Amino acid sequence: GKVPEGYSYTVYHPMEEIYHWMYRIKESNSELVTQHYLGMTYENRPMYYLKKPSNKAKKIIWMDCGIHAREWISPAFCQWFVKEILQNYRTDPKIQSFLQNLDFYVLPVLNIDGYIYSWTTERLWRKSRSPHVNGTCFGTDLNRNFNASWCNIGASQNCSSLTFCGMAPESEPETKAVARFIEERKSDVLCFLTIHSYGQYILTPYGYKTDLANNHQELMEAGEKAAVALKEKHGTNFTVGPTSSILYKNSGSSRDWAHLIGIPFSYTFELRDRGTYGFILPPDQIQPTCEETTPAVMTIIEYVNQK
Ligand code: ING
Ligand code: ZN
Repeated sequence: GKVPEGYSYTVYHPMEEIYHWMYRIKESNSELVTQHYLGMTYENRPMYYLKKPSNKAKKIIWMDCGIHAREWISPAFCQWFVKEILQNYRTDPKIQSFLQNLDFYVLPVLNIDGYIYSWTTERLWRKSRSPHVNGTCFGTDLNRNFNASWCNIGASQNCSSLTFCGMAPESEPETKAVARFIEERKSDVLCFLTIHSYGQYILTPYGYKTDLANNHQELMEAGEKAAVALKEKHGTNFTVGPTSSILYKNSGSSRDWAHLIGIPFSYTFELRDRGTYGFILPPDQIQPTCEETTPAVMTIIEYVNQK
């Protein structure tokens, strides 16, 4: 795999550059990676994902980044991860074996409108950018808009809230696009990863209820192995467990929804840090964050690949 030169993975990139990066990645690796249209954002921007199909094609690993606009480290990680796979797949037997058995789908920025807004106007913007109540407030929390006990807890019906759940489950085009895509392939999706910041957690289902997932044990086993691999790199501590018990309850998340529709391995990653910089993680932490998160994600993929 060729990684286009002249792109820095240790700075944050505005959306235009990420679009261009995707184009160059697929152009320079046309035999390996393809780019596909997923849907349109509220403000009519195309959502694309990258796909690395396996030879035998079957089980799917999904990873999305940037569902929340201000969590800039998340899209930076998705890009880093794609780069790592392309750079190392020839030499790393582990990566080779994943790539033989699993199809990878990576959506580098889910909430494109919000991401752009966080660059141009309000750095700490979280939600999408759809208008509500006659244009008096903007944005739905896309991670409260999925069809998982929608808006019942840890979410708000008030459109000015940071956790506004939207007008209905999947009312937002970005949510709808992801949900439709996954739903169509759900019997093949083995693993659903959604990358956020911050807090240093690997979160398992459920968030909306304290009931344990039907495969709680194996979710924990893979998650804890991932946290060990992560810590080995730079000593960073991550906490693993169900959202509802280690943080607080919230409904409508993509992770809960994915598990409810039958995807066995569904995780939210909350990357660095634990609040010193929070969402404004300095660029000099992009590299160490991505360096530690990559083996953690690889560990989960390795685990599910053996299932
Ligand atoms: N956190 C996620 C969110 O959607 C979460 C996950 C849910 C964390 C509930 C804690 C409690 O809010 C971030 N940072 O977006
Ligand atoms: Zn988030």
